[in-house]
Amino acid sequence: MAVEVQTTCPYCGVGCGVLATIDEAGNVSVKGDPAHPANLGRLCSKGAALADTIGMEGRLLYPEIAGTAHGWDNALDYTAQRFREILDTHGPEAIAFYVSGQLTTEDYYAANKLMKGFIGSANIDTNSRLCMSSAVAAHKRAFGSDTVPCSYTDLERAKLIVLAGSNAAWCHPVLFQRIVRAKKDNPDLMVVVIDPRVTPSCDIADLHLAIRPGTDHVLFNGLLVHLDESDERNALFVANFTEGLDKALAAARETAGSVAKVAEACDLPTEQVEAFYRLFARTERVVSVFSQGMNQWSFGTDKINSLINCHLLTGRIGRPGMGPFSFTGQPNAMGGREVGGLANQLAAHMELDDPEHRRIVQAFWQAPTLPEKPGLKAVELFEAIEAGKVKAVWIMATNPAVSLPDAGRMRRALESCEFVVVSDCVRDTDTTRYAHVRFPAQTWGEREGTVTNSERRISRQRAFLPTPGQARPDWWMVQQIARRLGFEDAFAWRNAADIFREHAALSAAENDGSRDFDLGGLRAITDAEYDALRPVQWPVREGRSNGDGTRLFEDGRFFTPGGRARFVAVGAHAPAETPDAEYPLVLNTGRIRDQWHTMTRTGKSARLSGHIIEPFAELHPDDAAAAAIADGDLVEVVSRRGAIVVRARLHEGQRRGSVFVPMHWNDQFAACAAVDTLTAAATDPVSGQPEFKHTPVRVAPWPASWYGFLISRRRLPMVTTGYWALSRGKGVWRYELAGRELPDDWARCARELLCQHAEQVEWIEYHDKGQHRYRAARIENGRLESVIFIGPDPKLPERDWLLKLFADGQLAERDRMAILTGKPATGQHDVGPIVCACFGVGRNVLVNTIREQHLTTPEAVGEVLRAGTNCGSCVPEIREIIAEVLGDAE
Ligand SMILES: Nc1nc2c(c(=O)[nH]1)N[C@H]1C(S)=C(S)[C@@H](COP(=O)(O)OP(=O)(O)OC[C@H]3O[C@@H](n4cnc5c(=O)[nH]c(N)nc54)[C@H](O)[C@@H]3O)O[C@H]1N2
Ligand SMILES: Nc1nc2c(c(=O)[nH]1)N[C@H]1C(S)=C(S)[C@@H](COP(=O)(O)OP(=O)(O)OC[C@H]3O[C@@H](n4cnc5c(=O)[nH]c(N)nc54)[C@H](O)[C@@H]3O)O[C@H]1N2
Ligand code: SF4
Ligand SMILES: [Mo]
Repeated sequence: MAVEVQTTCPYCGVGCGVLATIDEAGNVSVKGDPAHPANLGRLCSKGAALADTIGMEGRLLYPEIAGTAHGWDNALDYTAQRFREILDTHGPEAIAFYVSGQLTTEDYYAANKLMKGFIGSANIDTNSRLCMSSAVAAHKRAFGSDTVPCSYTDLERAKLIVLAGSNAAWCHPVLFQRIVRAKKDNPDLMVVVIDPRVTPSCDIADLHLAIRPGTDHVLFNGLLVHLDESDERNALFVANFTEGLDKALAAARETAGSVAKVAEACDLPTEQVEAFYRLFARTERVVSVFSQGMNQWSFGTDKINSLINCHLLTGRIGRPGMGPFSFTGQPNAMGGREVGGLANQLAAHMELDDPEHRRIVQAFWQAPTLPEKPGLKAVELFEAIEAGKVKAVWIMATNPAVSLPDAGRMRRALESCEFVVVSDCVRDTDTTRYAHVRFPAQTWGEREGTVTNSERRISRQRAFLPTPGQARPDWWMVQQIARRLGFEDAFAWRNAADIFREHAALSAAENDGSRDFDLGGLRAITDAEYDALRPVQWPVREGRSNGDGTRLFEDGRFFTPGGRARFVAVGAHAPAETPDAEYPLVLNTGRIRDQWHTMTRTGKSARLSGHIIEPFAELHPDDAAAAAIADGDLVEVVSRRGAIVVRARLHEGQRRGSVFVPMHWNDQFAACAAVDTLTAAATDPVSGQPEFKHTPVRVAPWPASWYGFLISRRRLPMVTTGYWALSRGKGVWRYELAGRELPDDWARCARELLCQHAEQVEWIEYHDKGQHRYRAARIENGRLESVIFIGPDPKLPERDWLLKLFADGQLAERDRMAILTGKPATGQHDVGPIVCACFGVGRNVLVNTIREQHLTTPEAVGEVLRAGTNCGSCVPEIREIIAEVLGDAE
């Protein structure tokens, strides 16, 4: 009998409910959970493709010491002994944990408790430092607590939604679709997008402010002045519930005294600034969504406070359909904040530097000691590793060799570190390469726990798959190390439910409403109730088992000492590095629709990988022309710290002077494309968040003397060429290739690459030495095993027919010929890059159908091809293709 389990998506902070079904044969399928309030049955392309990503390929299955498999006891004893030695010799500050918003709350709670309560240093920080720490810091400055005051239903109740530095269409797709729907239901709902470049989120924008990078605080300071001058101040709210307006207004006047000044600073037409200000001023129900375009700056905290200031001045907070709304990135970004996973927090929204809070936590944990000062924030932590001050680091569920700024330097730091432990579910990542010990972790589908989404809703992740090999939950590993360090009693949990109850009880300890985060109502739930836990929003105070409906700040009371919200005075700011003659362009980094971070999961799915198969740099055509770069060329992007080689994509919507490179590619998927080897480790002085959105670079053609591609059933060791990028096709691996030097003998090279360890291979090849064209195929038992195509320019044969030959099974004679001539025997054409991942509709199919059938709307395209009719994430791209085809036809 098939079994259906309710769980939560492991990707973004929307926190969609997923129904996973596993049938008798062990096949897994997923669909959206109609009963989950976050998504009401919807999923985006990534969620819908979850079943593609659960295979065993690449999994880390056994504990390893120095690359050799060991039993758990050995690996744990060894690790605890190394920690103990370092602790005894160098003290608690020499040990650090670097954890992740992808851990469950229970894992996170355990790691934080061990470090802060028992090892006795605060050196635990998380990748949330790179992600949400500016939002946390801004919330605390404004509200006295890290409180997100909005819920998803506020998006449906709003009359104006501002997307500030958020590409929700690709990064929070299900919320974006809720906004799309709300706009259909209520055509008066206005959407303003603030982003230096045109993104798919602009698809529904009534106004797009293509702002100069890093000037949002000027825009919002100007708005504050405008609101005040046009009498939009909510005088009662400001007088009764806030403090600090005068200073904030004075600072705003200084930096953004007039619309003209704002327009100039932000490089926007005056009319656009005026239009935005008018719209904001006259609309009471405004939700201001913000994300990494605001957070990831060396003054991200100030940027966010300048936005929150506008909500405080107008009193637009704590009521339906309004408020500042941080869309969180990772599935458990919020849970990590609840347990105090950042180096400057304690636990349960308590503060390290508050003696009362320290007393409460120490008593509750029965901890021998608690640190009195904050620990090292992510970048500082790796700098301390580099300096040899931190001698042991335990990395859990994050891939810092790829995702930290100035990653080359951070890699060298890891290389020099005395003792590196990495817990991951994947064996080979750019980070596990530096591990002395690897711990195999359970992952989504296997683990039990809770995660909290952007609207403070706690949902269960539930297991529906057997745990492979020796994988274990992350909290269990922490517990085992804690016991071996001598802290048996404080880590005596039997299961995740035990930890959850402890966490809930701590949140309620001496709380009485003095702290926003309170799960008192859940502290005594039974194991069965935990297993059946329905998605619930906090706070859930004692005596209530369901927190839904609590609107924070409804009564105008905040969690500052005086109970008043604080305006923050925001002055002038500039990015840490400015462009110059040598590095004239600004590198902006972020995400694409169908990849998740460092690709360890999404990189396994052919449907997701088909959307964009290579790392790229998106350039404005004018900037490209100035550097003699054409669309599809390989280019080198160089900063003061490093260089990468990626494919150029020209886009009119890119801002002149800026170049956008996705953060996803790394050494497992490309020769040289990890963009964080370029970014600077400059951080926000308040939050410690790095400036990922602004690095001066230059972009130049990367001249290749040959181009090629390779398709293989096996993943190959890629060492031989200058450029390669790997992506998943159905049942195969795809490599795009290019090189600067022509090898003497193609046939030898190709055989070396494709026929390794194979004794007898059937091998067919074609070589035109004069034209530098080479094609070869390896055939095994009558089936295609691998093919390689080489040519003198990037114009290589189409690929889909070849992919189909791999899927077909036995290779027909005419197809052998076709491979050698480089053209499909059937005259079949490529579907092109996958635009609609749900129905596998490619770009070429869209272009042809739109042209031939004169389709003019995404709805019409949907009727003919189904594209865009399921999750809707590709609708902006379909609209863009329609515009292109119509433009060509004119
Ligand atoms: N598909 C996909 N979705 C994801 C993720 C993923 O890896 N893949 N990751 C998740 C995570 S952890 C996170 S944190 C979120 C991030 O979600 P987002 O923050 O929406 O994503 P980003 O692409 O990092 O950046 C958003 C936008 O900020 C813009 N920007 C750059 N500089 C500025 C500026 O100065 N001002 C303004 N206003 N905008 C600017 C960029 O052009 C970009 O379009 O996504 C989550 N969702
Ligand atoms: N240039 C640039 N850099 C960025 C950003 C940017 O916008 N631009 N964004 C930053 C942001 S917002 C973020 S959130 C980070 C994300 O960056 P990372 O956190 O480094 O990226 P992930 O690929 O999500 O890494 C998660 C790791 O955990 C493993 N894993 C998955 N499930 C489990 C589990 O259950 N247990 C354990 N132990 N391991 C597991 C995965 O295999 C993977 O190796 O990148 C940051 N870096
Ligand atoms: S919107 Fe986010 S949580 Fe929902 S299915 Fe997509 S990736 Fe998963
Ligand atoms: Mo993030």
